[in-house]
Amino acid sequence: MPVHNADIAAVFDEIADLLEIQGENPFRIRAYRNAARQMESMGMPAADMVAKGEDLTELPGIGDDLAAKIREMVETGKCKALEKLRAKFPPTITTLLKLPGLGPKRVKTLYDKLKIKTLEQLKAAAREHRIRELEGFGDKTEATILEALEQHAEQVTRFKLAVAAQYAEPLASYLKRSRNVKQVEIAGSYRRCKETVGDLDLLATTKGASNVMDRFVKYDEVRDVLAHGETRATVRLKCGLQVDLRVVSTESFGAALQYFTGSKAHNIEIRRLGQDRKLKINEYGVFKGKKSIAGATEESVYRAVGLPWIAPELREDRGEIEAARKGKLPKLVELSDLRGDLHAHTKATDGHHTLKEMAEAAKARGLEYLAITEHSRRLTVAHGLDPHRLRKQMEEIDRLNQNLSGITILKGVEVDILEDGSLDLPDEVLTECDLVVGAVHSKFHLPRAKQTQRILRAMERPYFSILAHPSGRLIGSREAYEVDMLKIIRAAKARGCFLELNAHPERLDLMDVNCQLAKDENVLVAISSDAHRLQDFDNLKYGVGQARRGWLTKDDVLNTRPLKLLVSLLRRTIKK
Ligand code: DGT
Ligand code: CA
Ligand code: CA
Repeated sequence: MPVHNADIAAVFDEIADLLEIQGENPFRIRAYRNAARQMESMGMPAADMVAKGEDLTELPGIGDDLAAKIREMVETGKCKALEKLRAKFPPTITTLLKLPGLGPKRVKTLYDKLKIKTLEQLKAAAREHRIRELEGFGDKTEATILEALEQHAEQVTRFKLAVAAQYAEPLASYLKRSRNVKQVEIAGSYRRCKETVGDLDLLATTKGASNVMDRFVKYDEVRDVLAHGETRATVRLKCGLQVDLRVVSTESFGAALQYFTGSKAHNIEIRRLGQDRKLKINEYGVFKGKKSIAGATEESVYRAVGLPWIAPELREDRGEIEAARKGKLPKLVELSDLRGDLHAHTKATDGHHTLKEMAEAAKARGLEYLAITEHSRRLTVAHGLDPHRLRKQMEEIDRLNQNLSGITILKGVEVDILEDGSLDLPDEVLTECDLVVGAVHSKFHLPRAKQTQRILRAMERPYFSILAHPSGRLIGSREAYEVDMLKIIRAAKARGCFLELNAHPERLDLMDVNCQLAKDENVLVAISSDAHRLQDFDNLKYGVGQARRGWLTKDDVLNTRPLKLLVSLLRRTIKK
């Protein structure tokens, strides 16, 4: 049974959680967390490295002890250290930690004082007002817990798009190798590039007898087979992700693809347009009476209701049908349109590679420029730069640029926006940068007006270029902070600043609806990887997916500009 990097990451995270509840040394806990992030983000399966006898300790953050645990998991599928730790606690206790506001310390108190081990027990205790009585808790915490429990019920079963991709893509390739299979497509929210997916909806067509259904239920990642018919089967994978597979006829493929891509709201509108024309539209085709008039391709389905084909990312019933009718659909930005990347880190702070390695990786992906934007001093956990170190890096970049061909490194910085809206580095050094990316990394809970004011004030600073991950949300774990995004976008317009769409799979921030706002206000969006490792440049595709959901075209995106034009656009930012 292959052990995935994601499985190893989950084990390391669980160990870190349990060590935290136990009150262990923070350094030890952080080592496990870092190792988990390393596993999640590396391109090569750790299992392959073990099979080839490669040295795991070459990986950043992996020492002898962690390497031994990885080998153990790959070889035995188990981790004894985790099993030992688990034995000390009730098995459900780590689920409590996933709730916002409940750290290990509070979980320990709940467990020690109220014997709370499960979400159900937690809910009951909150309802009976037993939690507010505990030391370190209060009325407000109790209310927050109840609210979080309600949200949790919806969220817990959804997978981040990039995580779903780790399972979806190999499964689709595996199915494509079935006998007599013609097409395999992943439809549903996955195809719409939604930031999280509830389940996967796969479609296949065959010519003649095929073993695709049997292969599907026998896939070695399958944990349970929930349904297994001739043309439809549903399984649950070991990771918990549910997958539907439907086999449809070639004549129905387009109709089925359109139907199962959704969204439901979009499809309802399309069916209504069909009804206006006395047409019946379902997953088998478009019918006039009994006669099928379309369905082999998606284009034919849309054509039947008088529309051009609509890109899946737009199918959310947010005006796309109207735009299609008027011939005003945007020509959406594509990955190949990106000319550069405006947010990346190196070993100088919390990245894992050198300047040169990052530059070469970006160049290999066809990029013409790469901005290095290290953290500023305030972010001590990331070993942020002070003016002296930043200037040293700028000198190094100048030297490197002289020796590089085909790519230009831009001198940037990701400077913290402090609580009062001032920046974490003095103007003198910021003015020496090619671009200044400003970011909120603390005080997420300020009242809306204060938070907005803080960011507006920061944007007024000379040379502020791009607002990083504008909402601050972390998908599934941290809500966006309260902020007046329209005000910020308008200020960006007035000051000649830009907004970032951070492509990290946990962020995808600027969010799609705010991309639309930015576009409406003529503010360009920078799709940036926030790369800490070479393989993180791969995440740009998820950023492009979110941008497409936000209706952005090539023209709406800052880093589709060639270097010269980019530099002149960045110069517009404030001349005192
Ligand atoms: P998810 O899985 O929650 O991330 O979201 P989707 O959009 O993948 O939704 P899912 O898996 O429930 O269904 C896949 C698609 O199938 C959905 O986007 C539209 C279509 N569909 C499902 N149920 C219905 C329905 O009751 N009516 C219509 N018109 N379409 C439906
Ligand atoms: Ca789905
Ligand atoms: Ca489904």
